[in-house]
Amino acid sequence: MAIQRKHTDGQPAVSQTAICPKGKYEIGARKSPLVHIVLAFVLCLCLIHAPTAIEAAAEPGTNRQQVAQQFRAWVDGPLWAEAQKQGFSRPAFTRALAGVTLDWNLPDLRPPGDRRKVPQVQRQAEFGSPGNYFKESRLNNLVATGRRRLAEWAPVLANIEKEFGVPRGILVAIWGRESGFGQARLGHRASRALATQAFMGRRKQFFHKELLAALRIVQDGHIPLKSMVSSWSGALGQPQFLPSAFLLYAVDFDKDGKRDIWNSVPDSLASIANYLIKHGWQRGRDWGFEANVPKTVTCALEGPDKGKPIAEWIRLGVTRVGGRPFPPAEINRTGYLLMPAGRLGPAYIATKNFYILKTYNESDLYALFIGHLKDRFGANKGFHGKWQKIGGFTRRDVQQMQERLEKMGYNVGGADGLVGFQTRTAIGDWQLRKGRHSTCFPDSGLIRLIR
Ligand SMILES: [Ca+2]
Repeated sequence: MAIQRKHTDGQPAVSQTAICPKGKYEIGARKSPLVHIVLAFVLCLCLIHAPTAIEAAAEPGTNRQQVAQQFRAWVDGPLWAEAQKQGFSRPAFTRALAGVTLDWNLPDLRPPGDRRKVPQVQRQAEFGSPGNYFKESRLNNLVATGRRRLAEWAPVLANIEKEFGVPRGILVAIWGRESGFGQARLGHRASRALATQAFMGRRKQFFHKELLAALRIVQDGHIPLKSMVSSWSGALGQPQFLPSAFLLYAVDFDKDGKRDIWNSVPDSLASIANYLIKHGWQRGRDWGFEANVPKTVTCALEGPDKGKPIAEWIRLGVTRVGGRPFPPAEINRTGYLLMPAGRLGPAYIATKNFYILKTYNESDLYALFIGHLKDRFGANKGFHGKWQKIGGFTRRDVQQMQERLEKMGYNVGGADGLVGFQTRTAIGDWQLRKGRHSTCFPDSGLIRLIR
């Protein structure tokens, strides 16, 4: 989604990512560029599209008929008042929401009268290895189909590249990851999904704004209401933009007068490019380079706040894998150490463009997935570094470790059970302070030790 989400990475699922509101990890939302709010990084389960049993389904005793009446009253009352303020005409508003009913099958609902305690989403879930995010079978499928799409759409991609300056491999990688190159079935009508979430979801305010943005898209005539399909969280079309992101970044590249990210591949790909360039994608730069990082360079140097000229990383002993040099044009530009699994997985020198990919989905693993997939469309045969198997503890265990680190004065970026770069570097700093070898990633022994 073009919105970032802070999410719990873990399970790539086509069309799951989409523009969820950005936040730190909520399920299903994406934060960001357009959107903003949700989930961000981490390794756990990104069930963005895939609701889990724990969060789905409303309380069995809820009187649905009564709630349905409250919903209609809400549509005709507060929602209409807000829409009117935003300049919608009554007939357009009525047309857009006529016959829309609540969808009780959506996840993340909390209907009026539901007194259940809000579940601690996935806190008890087993912490998943970052490597689970990069299943070879899935990557291989995406590489094979992606190469065909690159050939099929080569002329259009060349024009998009020329106009926006974002490499075609990045665009096709996002397209594949978000919606299976437009083939994923988006099983929800956006108006119904968004109206349900805005009325009785756990993040009403966020979805309220997105619902009104969706109505704007229909009113502007880009897509007929019935064709405006989305994920359960309202992520639209092939790029999986939240409605607010659509309004800001979708483009009409095939010049038919409509910004159609559902049916037009040129519009979809150019919209992704426009999204990235508007977020600061730097033309002519790659996203990052897998690297060998000697033990003398601590993993605690990772992160977007610790950039150095690539020449400086080289001076410290960092080399590219496979014996290749860094591109000469990059030598004096800033690179960032990226180690999504600390010392327990591959390492990279990332460019600023890596962090631009994170504006699409606020997760290091997501952005790495996109960059790696783009490389695999070319000559890259796979990761050089090995993703080690990590496990035997839960997200709750991670959260408690984070709370202990916070008490000791470390910044972990919020104790949420997810392991972003701040948590990784906090662990690395703790290890250094204790005179230990720094791994910058939790393992079951370390989780007990850090206190
Ligand atoms: Ca168009």
